[in-house]
Amino acid sequence: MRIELKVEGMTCGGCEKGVEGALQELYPGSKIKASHTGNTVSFESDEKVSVKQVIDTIRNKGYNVISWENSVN
Ligand SMILES: [Cu+2]
Repeated sequence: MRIELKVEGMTCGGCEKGVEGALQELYPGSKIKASHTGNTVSFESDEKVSVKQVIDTIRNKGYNVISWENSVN
């Protein structure tokens, strides 16, 4: 499963690491890339994940999830 999110509020590499770390903890086998310059978070996992949980985790870190697209592959 892949989720591409538009996220506002990340301002530096520390923000990126914070988001990536929180998602990694939740889904240890997943691949995550956060970009504060692109305002994006890319999430990819072989297991089935809860899109809502991914969004809530990012929001709980204090960032604003504007939109997202997910696809099962
Ligand atoms: Cu930061």
